[in-house]
Amino acid sequence: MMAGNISSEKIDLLVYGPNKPIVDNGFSDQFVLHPAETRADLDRLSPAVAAKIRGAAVTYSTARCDAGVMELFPKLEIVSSFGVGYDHVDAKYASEHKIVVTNTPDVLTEEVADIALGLLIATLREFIKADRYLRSGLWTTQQFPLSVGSLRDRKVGMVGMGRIGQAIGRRLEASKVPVVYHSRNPAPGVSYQHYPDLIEMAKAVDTLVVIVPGGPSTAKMVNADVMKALGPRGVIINVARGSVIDEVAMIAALKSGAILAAGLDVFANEPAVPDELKAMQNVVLLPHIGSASVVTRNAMDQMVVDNLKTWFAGKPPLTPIAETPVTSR
Ligand code: A2R
Repeated sequence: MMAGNISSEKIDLLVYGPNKPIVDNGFSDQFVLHPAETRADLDRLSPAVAAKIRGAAVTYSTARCDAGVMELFPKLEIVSSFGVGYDHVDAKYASEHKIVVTNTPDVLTEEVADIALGLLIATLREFIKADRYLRSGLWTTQQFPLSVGSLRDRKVGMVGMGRIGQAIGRRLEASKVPVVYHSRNPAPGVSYQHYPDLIEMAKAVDTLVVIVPGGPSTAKMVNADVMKALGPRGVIINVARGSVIDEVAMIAALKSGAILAAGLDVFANEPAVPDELKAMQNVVLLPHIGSASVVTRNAMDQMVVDNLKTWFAGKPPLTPIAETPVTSR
């Protein structure tokens, strides 16, 4: 995988996904941008344009960059993808075809960790229900009922202990909440107890905070057996990907009382969310806003731009994914 060299020839870039001002305005006139918000827009690009495209900015995870998309662009060298998760990009195809894929790690770590802790507390202490209670005027006649849940008597099992998992761990530690974790391998430098087996960990805790990547290796790993092991005091917080949880099993567990509550920022088929979940009082539902503040999204958009500019300046990309490592030009 060699970075292209700067020449007087313009570099044609695809901008695939929603319009982003930082991406649209981030390139000099040495580049020509070809926007395509949807898959149908891609098919409308002329073959002459498709043949010239050397780089792609994928501006949101709804723009699925699968093999069928990448093969439209025979000269594609780099896919610069927005977000830390890249389950919407076919990394195997990219690796096999010497296409570098980059993501936007680190700049969103603390933001997503904030949302995880906020969602955990909002779920346990029933913030949304309490807000509705106040607005409806009920407070003037009776006190809001005590919350069954509390952070005070909890032990958290983290599902994933990478960059974001460790940032969540730091917040839980500061809140004096015991933390253990499950991942395939022990995380270097992390002193919390490691469980190689998810069910064993679920038996030992009452709260799961899910922060692993999406994709086939984690699909539905939080299943009915894990929920049964977690037990009736069980609370699940998911700030990872909807695919990681067996959503049908979770709805059944929440309904039957097999677990107590859930706080969810992500869903299996978002933006569609099952009506059954929307009707439940023991869930807090967020529209995938983990990294969605102006400051953090701007930093992520800028990293999408910077990876492309660096590559086409003839240097290694800033943040290649593990499947397409590039260590030199
Ligand atoms: O399994 P390990 O030792 O590679 O640990 C990683 C863990 N992990 C898994 N754990 C159990 N089963 C798996 N199949 C599995 N695959 C990965 O998830 C590691 O502890 C963690 C991922 O950490 P990072 O790569 O540093 O990702 P980061 O920045 O914490 O973001 C995690 C995910 C993103 O991929 C997005 O989907 C979401 O958070 O925003």
